[in-house]
Amino acid sequence: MERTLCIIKPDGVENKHVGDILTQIEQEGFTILGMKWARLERAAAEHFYAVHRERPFFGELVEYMISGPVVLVALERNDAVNHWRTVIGATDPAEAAEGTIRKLYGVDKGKNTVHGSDSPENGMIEVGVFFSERELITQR
Ligand code: 3AN
Repeated sequence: MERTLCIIKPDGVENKHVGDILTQIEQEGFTILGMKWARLERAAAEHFYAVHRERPFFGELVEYMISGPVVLVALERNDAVNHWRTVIGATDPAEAAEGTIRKLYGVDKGKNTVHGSDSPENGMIEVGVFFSERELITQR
């Protein structure tokens, strides 16, 4: 079974979309393995987005991700990574397909409401950044 990390970003929390996003997660057949309400520390955000360190928006992205509380949700499903990326839509809300979370709630390319891992390998790694294996509820 595949894993992906969902982060409900500060705009999603601020604009009160947490409940709606969790409803979509349930309706799309994901199993929630773990969930945390968190305020990311700068070092954690920089580490998490390290692949984007050289991109011009890196500083802005880190500042944004530490600007308010987020919800970290460890998800499991078959084809979890692709399926979650389909549910959330394109990076830029203006280009995201109708009905996707970013189209519905996203503000701009930075404030795009949710994160999803970009490969099954990164899904495993990113879940592991925020959850220890013993925190994940895998037995139902
Ligand atoms: P995605 O989250 O759709 O996989 P990536 O991996 O290209 O998108 O970018 C990682 C994060 O960086 C995005 N979720 C978004 O918040 C931010 N980002 C990407 N492009 C821009 C940009 N041009 N300006 C500001 N933030 C950006």
